[in-house]
Amino acid sequence: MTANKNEYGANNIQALEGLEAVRKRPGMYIGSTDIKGLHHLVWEVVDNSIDEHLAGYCDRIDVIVHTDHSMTVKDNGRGIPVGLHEKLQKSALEVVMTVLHAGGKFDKDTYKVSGGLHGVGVSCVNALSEYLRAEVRREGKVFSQEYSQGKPTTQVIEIGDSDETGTIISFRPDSTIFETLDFKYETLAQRLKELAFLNKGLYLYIVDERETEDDGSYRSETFHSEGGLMEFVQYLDQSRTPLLDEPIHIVAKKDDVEVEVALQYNTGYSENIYSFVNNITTKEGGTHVSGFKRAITREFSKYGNDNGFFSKLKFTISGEDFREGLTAVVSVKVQEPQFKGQTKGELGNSEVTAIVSQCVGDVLKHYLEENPRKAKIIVGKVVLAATAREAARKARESVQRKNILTGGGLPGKLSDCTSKDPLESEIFLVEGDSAGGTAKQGRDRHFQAILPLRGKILNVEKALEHKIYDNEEIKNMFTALGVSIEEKEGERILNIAKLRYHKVVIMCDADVDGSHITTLILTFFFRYMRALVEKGHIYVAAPPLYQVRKGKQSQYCWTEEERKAAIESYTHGNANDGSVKIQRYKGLGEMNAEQLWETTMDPISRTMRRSRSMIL
Ligand code: 0RA
Repeated sequence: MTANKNEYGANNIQALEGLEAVRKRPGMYIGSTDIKGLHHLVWEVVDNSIDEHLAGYCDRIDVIVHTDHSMTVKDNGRGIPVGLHEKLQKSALEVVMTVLHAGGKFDKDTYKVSGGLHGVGVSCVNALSEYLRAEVRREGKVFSQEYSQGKPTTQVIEIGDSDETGTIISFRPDSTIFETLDFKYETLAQRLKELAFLNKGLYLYIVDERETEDDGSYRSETFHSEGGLMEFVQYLDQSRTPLLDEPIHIVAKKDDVEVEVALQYNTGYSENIYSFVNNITTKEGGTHVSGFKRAITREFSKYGNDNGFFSKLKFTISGEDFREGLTAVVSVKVQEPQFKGQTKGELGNSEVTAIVSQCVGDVLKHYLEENPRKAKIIVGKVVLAATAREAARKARESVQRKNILTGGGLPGKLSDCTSKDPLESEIFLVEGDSAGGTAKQGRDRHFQAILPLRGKILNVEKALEHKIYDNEEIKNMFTALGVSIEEKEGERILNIAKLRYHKVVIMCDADVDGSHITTLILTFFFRYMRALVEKGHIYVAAPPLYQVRKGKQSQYCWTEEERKAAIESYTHGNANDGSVKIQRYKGLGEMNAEQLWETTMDPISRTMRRSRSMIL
């Protein structure tokens, strides 16, 4: 922690823009005015308090949710300056609270590493609050000022003496701006917990005055971590079995970039890398994560090669093999972060890659030299991962080779359509042979193909990759669809150039089992044929749930409301005398071919859900 010795006077705060802009276009400043934007207000204030912690002046932050949709954030930092701002001839407190970007963050002399997403300043919170009160303890005194919609309603007044320092901001978000004013305890608590791990030593408290515990006290929690990221990784991996007795912890600083990383290997197969820049999550990673991965690959490969661990392997190890069963948190503090990508969830500063790579590499090198037994455990895991990946590659190739050898031989169970034009062709993946038979009778064979799938298909989330390619149903889906997985520079790419149908329709029973199977198939597509999902080729058929009949008339119904309306249309408000018959379709098997066609397969009358909107 670098304590700032520079005097930070009232004049360092630069004035920039008016607050009307914030009220006019709140989304531009806080992202949105929904529940996310509402919580953004809290993080804006908390970020300022965290900056005080980072500067070495604050070790406690209290977040209090009140019953009237207002909120208090209190810290024991230096307190917002209150002296006269000469240019504006106003108290610095008023300037900080009422002038956009006046938080002091634009002053490079002061050590600030505020985030890029937040960091719009507490003045934004003020502008978007119907009421706000700031109370500052500083220079032996207590000062306060109140505001409404960002405009002062009182002077900065001295209200007492105090030998403490700190800031208390209480605010009630503006109900004319926000869609909801209901702060969510879980959302707040989860982020505060994360902040405790990311800022070791800091105490964070939350009190929710809206909820009381059995003993009458308010719902509350305290978050504090002395171990920082080390404990974060242990927390993230609490349900997994670790391979090392404790995570590897790296704390370093180079060229003004602070780097902190903790990593642990577990007996699982997934890669879990969480990354942060100035305490803000970077969901898409970025240069800091690249630097971390680079160091992992470089140091473990070198160690494995130098010590003969890889000598028996007949194939090359790829980067991902080093990250199987790896859980890591990568946190960097950068002076001027640049966030890239659509969601601004990716760090762009190119200099950070080499910095992180070197900091992590240096520590790993020593760790491996000094802990040969642990090194052996990790490298052994890497060899296993590479071997399994090679087995998966062979299995995958054999599925695809068979395809080529037999001249594109299609699965025996596929009833193909006669059209060879993928644009007009559809394939129905049908649960079970019997429904498959009905679908085959009911279809328009010109453009509709049927592939029956037997029973529950493999849960690809739980199976090892090479087992997936052993699975008959999955092999059939690859060959029938005509897609293949290709490997380029260690990356797997789905080749859909030869996709044989532009509509792939999952058609299962409208019961619990059916929706489970639909989920399993969707999961398979999401993990192994994601491009089909993203391009909108995957659909889920929606067979009707009911048929309501009276005499020769009948209606199909998909929802409760439709069922009620259908009954009503026959009974006209009278009680059902038994002449209105309601059939609940539990399975596709209860429908005949004609019914299946007219309700579910006929492009004119059917309703289908497109996967893209369901998953993404
Ligand atoms: C401007 C300058 C300084 C601190 C702050 C603002 C500040 C803002 C908030 C918002 C919530 N808590 C806060 N704590 C501090 C630097 C003060 C100095 O140099 O003494």
